[in-house]
Amino acid sequence: MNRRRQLLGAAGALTAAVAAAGVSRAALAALPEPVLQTRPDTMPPLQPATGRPYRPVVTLNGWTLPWRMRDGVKEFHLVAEPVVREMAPGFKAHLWGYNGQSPGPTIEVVDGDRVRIYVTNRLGELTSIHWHGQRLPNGMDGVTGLTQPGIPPGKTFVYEFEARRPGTFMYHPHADEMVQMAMGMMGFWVTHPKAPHPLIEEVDRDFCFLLASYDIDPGSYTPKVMTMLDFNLWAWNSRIFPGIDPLVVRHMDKVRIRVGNLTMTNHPIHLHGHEFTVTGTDGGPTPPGSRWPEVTADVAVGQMRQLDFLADEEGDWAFHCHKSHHTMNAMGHGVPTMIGVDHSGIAGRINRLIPDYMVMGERGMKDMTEMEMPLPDNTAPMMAGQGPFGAVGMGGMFSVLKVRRGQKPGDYSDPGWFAHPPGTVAHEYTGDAPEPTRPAAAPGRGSMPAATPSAPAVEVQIRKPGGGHGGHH
Ligand SMILES: [Cu+2]
Repeated sequence: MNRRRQLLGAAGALTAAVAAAGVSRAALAALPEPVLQTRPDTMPPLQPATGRPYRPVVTLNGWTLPWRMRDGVKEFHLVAEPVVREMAPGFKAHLWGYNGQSPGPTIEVVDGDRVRIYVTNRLGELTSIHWHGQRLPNGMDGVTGLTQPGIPPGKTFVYEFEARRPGTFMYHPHADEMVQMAMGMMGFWVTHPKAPHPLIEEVDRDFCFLLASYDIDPGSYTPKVMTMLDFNLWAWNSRIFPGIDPLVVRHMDKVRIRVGNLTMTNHPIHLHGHEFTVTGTDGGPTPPGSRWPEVTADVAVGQMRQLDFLADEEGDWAFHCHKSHHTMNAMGHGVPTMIGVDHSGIAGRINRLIPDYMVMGERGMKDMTEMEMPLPDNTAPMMAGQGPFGAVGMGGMFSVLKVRRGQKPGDYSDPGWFAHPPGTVAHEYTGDAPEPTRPAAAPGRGSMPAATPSAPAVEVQIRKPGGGHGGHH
């Protein structure tokens, strides 16, 4: 639920905080009251109560920031502040964000809107906001030191510009970016077309989310901000599977998914069961001649992609980043490959020394989805999520597109698991198994003639300088 803080009320928490930082009451009175969000759930689309009409987006595990109309200007109030974000049930992170959450609220405006955004800094260091992708006066671009002084702690700055083209945008700090973005400061921005647009099709459901990555040690709460590549949490809107809500649509809906990437690596976003078209980028709608069907779109660092498709196949369709390490939750990367190693007898002996010890990974890593090894407090399970057929074995950047005939227009509530028609689920085969066909050539040599038929088959052996001797590492 939205929680409105009464700025002028004697007991208002923000009144106290901002007054202590030396902002006059007159200045406070001119500000739109900040709207805060206390829950990490996907909020219903915010239908515009004032201004020109548009079809609002749905922010996955997020919300849209309400505004105030003042003399024809849409006024928003963003508060940069420390937040506690529940990234998945049982796992909370201490992040920095806006208006109570990370990411901050989505801002939705219409092409041609005059927009005024107040930004109050409740962090302990300078910040600013860069409006990623926007056409605007240079001095509104938000680059600390280059186009404006940083916003000092306790102060409020105001940005004002006209939304000059429809499209998909992001906002994020341009002050101590490495730290502030590693801490979760980012948000989505959608500028809707003011009239039917030849390159922007009207859709029934329009989802958006930001890709973010964090490095939070199991059992701790705060991201390590010096990490450049070796992140251990891969998030959509600062949520990780199974904490990411499903994308619920009605069968035959036209669906749009907008994705922005504020991590340090690219993410091939993959949808099962349907083909989509990239209809827009960070630069705006794409011309029809540049569009082709695909099932995976790579979203590079700093990019946005707008994916459109017709939801014409019922079911529960996986939707995820295709980098397999990005559909896992917190883990050390130093885990050795144990497949094929026989641990029989070892665990029992170690248990006498370390009662909770478990051998992991000798049949693959899927065992870990079912393991009951005690985790430190406040740790996301490495791979989790229960489906109707058992453990899904996924974490991180993974969700489910749920396509249902019975879903009402505008209803985003979770319909539960798909009821498969009889005979349409892969199942165990219990008849006679035919012999698998094998190539006629010598095993392991394919159909090419062997170059040295008499050479014995050996495994690669590496002799290291200094006499060390062993396998590859
Ligand atoms: Cu990824």
